[in-house]
Amino acid sequence: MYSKNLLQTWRWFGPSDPVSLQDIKQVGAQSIVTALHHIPHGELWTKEEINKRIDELKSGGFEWSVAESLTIHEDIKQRSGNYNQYIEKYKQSMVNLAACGVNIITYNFMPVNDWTRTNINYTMPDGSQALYFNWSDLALFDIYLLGRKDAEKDYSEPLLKKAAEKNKSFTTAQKIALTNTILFGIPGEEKRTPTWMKKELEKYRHIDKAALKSNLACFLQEIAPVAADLGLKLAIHPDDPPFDILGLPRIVCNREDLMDIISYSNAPSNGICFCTGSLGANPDNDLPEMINEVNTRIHFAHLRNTKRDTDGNFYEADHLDGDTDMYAVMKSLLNVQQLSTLHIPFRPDHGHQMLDDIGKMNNPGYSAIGRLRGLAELRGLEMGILKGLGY
Ligand code: DNO
Repeated sequence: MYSKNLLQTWRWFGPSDPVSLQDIKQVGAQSIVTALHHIPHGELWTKEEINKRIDELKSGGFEWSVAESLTIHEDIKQRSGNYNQYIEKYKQSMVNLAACGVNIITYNFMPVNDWTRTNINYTMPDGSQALYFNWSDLALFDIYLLGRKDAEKDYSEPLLKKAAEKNKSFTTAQKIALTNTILFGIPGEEKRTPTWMKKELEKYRHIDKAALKSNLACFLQEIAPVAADLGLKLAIHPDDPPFDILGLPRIVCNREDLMDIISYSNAPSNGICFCTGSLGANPDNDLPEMINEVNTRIHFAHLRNTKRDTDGNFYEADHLDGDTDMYAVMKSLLNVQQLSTLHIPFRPDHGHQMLDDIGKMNNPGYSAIGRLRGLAELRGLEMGILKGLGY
């Protein structure tokens, strides 16, 4: 194996993941990305719970390379309520992870919802199924199904028209499916309801981008030096999709945002999870250029592709297809890897539901075969580039 390759990892949601560790062995992944999803957001990850997961991974022959995600409590994002207490708990969870040998921590600063899609079974011409994001479906949910106050002000006339039409033509079952998809959240975590979401969104009515950025800066100034002392690498995940949605401010969407985040703390622990699927949904983002700029502050990478239409809707394409030039991305990442002392892990992010996985119970985006295709293609691309560079 090359000494300067990226580390090939695989996300596992824990013992209830339909993809077993034994399956993952056959995929050829080198290590595992996972989280303690059963612990509520903001609560302490004890050494006991961390070690339990490490033992589970060991029994399948794996190491835990990245904690994804050590989630941030909403009080920290809002800088209100018990935020100081939650920051202290976050620090203690970092101490515990470091003591157990888990050295990379991914988190995000997306208010209320993690990643958002409007369809998890978008049928591709080849019969496989992809995750999909459609603006008028989001508007339908936001205005008619959720009923967020003043929601219609956030959409253009054409979108408002489409949403109104869909509100008339969609069946009740379609509306329920749309609601459940948007509220899906993260596998294994507490399920959300529209009432809950409406209440949470309301809390951000007076928090704009500048305020949220300042809350992130304060958080990072607290935790990044502690992480650095512990030898940990932090990796903030971009907003997915990288646009303001549901009236929420979004602050991890483009080059400027990433550079701002890096500037919030000089501690070497303060870094980025470079998710090409999230950032690639914005046509203004030049990903290879951004990789060169963020450089060794890239502590983790998610490799995925998206295909946009002219209205900005997008589906998740095959890993080497879509709008992102994965060859250029991989080349830039490998260049960074040659400079980095850290072994930068990457994982094939999402994959199509395909072949025998169609119809099986799977975590959306995380079925085995589609991701295996992604990992195999990316691994081949990586090897080809490294050989070409003479490694
Ligand atoms: C979606 C994932 C995200 C990611 C978190 C990181 O599939 O990439 O849920 O894990 O945003 O904090």
